[in-house]
Amino acid sequence: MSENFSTSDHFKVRDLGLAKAGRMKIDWAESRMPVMAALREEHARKQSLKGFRITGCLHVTKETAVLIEALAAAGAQISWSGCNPLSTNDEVAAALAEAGISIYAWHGMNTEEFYWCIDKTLEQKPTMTLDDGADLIFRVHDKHLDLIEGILGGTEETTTGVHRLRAMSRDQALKYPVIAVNDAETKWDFDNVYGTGQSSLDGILRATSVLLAGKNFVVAGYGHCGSGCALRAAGMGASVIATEVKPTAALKATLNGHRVMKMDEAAKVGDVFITATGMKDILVGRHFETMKDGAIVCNTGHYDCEINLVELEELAESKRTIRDNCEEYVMKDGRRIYVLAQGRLVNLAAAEGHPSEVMDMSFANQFLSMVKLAQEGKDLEIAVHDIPEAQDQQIAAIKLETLDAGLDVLTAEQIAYDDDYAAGT
Ligand code: ARJ
Repeated sequence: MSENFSTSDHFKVRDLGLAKAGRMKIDWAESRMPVMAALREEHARKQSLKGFRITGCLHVTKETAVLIEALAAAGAQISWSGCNPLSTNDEVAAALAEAGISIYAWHGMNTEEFYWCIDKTLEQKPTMTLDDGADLIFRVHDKHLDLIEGILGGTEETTTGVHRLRAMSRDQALKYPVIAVNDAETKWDFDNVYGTGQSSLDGILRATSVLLAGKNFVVAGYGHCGSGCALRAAGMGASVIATEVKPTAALKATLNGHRVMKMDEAAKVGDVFITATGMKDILVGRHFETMKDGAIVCNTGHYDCEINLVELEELAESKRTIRDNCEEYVMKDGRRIYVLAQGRLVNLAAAEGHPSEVMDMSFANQFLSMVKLAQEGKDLEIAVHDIPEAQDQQIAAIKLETLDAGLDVLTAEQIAYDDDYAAGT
């Protein structure tokens, strides 16, 4: 394993000397996460998580640090690793290590190191797991079956992870209950749409600094994440083209004013491509062969399988890093294609991930789900569970208060009308 790390019995990070800079980043995020502040205050007082051990595997960002420290303040013992080799912020990781959190994460790790870190975090024998992408849960089920008996349950942050876990559950391979944080309204209707929309464009702009106005911006996948990217790219003056396999999603894209076409056609006209499908091989060799000179290609899906870089490498004559997070591939006929962040999540690898204000709600769902598992995990059926509607409304209400938005209240007569099925014309 590579040298020049800061290590101790409870952490391995790039450089503990970065802790001061990391602490300022965390303070900045914290000041924009009022729901987390309210939950932290209440549950630190109640010590709701005292005696519980939480092992997490989720992007080590300034927002994640706010979640980790709130869980710790509520009494939990924490161990943490990053869920993507390029998304760890080394400054934040150092600040967490300095604050006494058990953390194994650094930017630019390889696959072997990735699993080494997960295994280190499992040494504390967790009572709960917290995932983004399901790699931690899968590791427990694959290599640490002895831990399952002590685990009350887990949570999952993202669409791809929930998809994997539902497949595991269908196969009866899932051995403890999981709460699908992603599927909460206060998560996917905000984080996935507005978070991904803004942070993905942020990543593209930091890596390229190109003008988006007037460009053909191709979004592969018009789900929550893809529609957010399309919305924001259109707002910057780009002409959006969506590609889809699902008729209803394609129809929504059309009625939102975007063109919908097959990727084989979009490949020829696109200036900037972003994949947001959760599926592999969205951009492959035959697409790279027809792309325009200067085309920019990136991904915002959880895994790096959406852009087939092996096929691009085969077709390219040479390759160089021309800017941070921007690789230039020169094709045999001289055309240049630019790949951002090695095809990994462009929003987390080339920018800072979603803004704190959005993560505030996603992580409030994580936090409350951990409290629920601590209280009720023993009685939960082994399955993938949805977030209760009441939790969504509670989080949205706290958030609204901080946004200075007034909320109307139904009168008694209106509530009665709501339940009165006999009332018609
Ligand atoms: C931590 C982040 C951030 C951020 O909630 C988002 C999701 O579903 C992910 C898929 O891997 C990424 C996650 N995410 C986005 N931005 N996690 N900190 N700032």
